[in-house]
Amino acid sequence: MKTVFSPLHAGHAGNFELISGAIVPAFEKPSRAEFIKARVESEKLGPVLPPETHDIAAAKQVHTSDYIDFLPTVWPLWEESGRTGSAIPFTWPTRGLRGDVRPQTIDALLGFYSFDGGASFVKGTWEAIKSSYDVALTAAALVKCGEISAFALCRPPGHHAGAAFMGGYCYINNAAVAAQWFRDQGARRVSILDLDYHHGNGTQEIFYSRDDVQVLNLHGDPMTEYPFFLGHADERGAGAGEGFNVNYPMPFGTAWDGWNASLEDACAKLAAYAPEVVVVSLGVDTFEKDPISRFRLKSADYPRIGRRIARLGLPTLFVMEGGYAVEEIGINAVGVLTGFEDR
Ligand code: 6XA
Ligand code: ZN
Repeated sequence: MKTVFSPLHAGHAGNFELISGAIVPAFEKPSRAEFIKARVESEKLGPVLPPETHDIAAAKQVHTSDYIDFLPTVWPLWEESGRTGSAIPFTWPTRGLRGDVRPQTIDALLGFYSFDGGASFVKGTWEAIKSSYDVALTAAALVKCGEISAFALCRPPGHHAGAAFMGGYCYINNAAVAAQWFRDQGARRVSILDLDYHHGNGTQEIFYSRDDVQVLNLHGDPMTEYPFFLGHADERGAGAGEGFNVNYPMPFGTAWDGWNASLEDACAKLAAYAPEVVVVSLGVDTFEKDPISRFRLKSADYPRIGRRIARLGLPTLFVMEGGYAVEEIGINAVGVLTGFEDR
């Protein structure tokens, strides 16, 4: 399997996040991608290719144009305002406030285009976001051109990013961009299988009213787990999209048996939908030693996931999402991919 990777991810470094009552160094850090790349190489998964540069237009097929145009302006505006630390929002237009008027100053714009303080900016963040987007589209093109699978080693991740907001380490929704790109290239139906520990609220929001992209999401129950405000089982899609969004919220402590039961059900629904291509949002923060998550998958479980996905018999694009146990992140993420190749 070919991997697409860009060293530009590394410019998104040294940034902070707001979590648990503190501004702390973000768990989502450059070493994550480097450990995964090292494992791709040591396992001889296949060639590691640089991304091709893509026009930003494909991002605007799933995000609003104003949101995408805002992202490259964040750091220059932040510097202009005289700040030195990470650009992090601190006010959001929640219930009771005006969310329909675009404000004019950087602090307000950061809040206007986000849902939490988990997607901060430093000097190299935009270049990393753009490279992650290029990685996803380059890997998607490999699948379109006949590869049975490809691995988009994206960093930063994307599944929390909605049509007009960032959050949870995510800015451009790489998996959603790729799924839409496959549609625009002629695929009639696309399925997104989101295996990250956290609900992919952005992906759900983007496709919620559509029947041409099925979204299946396995995750920690939002009653007790981030992102808290979406991801319940009764969210099944709206209008034409009714029935094409499927959520599998699971309790803290879920291990292989419980998690796999959800995966089996999701795979059955996916097979029944009969998409022409599958996009897997590959998060490995379901791992028992993940520092911010509460599931109990073991390293030996990840190849089993890959094997099950391979049995669907469909062209598959793997897009990297979360996973913060950096020592094992490569073993687990690449475990899914070698499992897919049944080796
Ligand atoms: C709160 C936790 C963010 C989790 C991000 C993630 N800052 N999403 O891994 O998949
Ligand atoms: Zn996650």
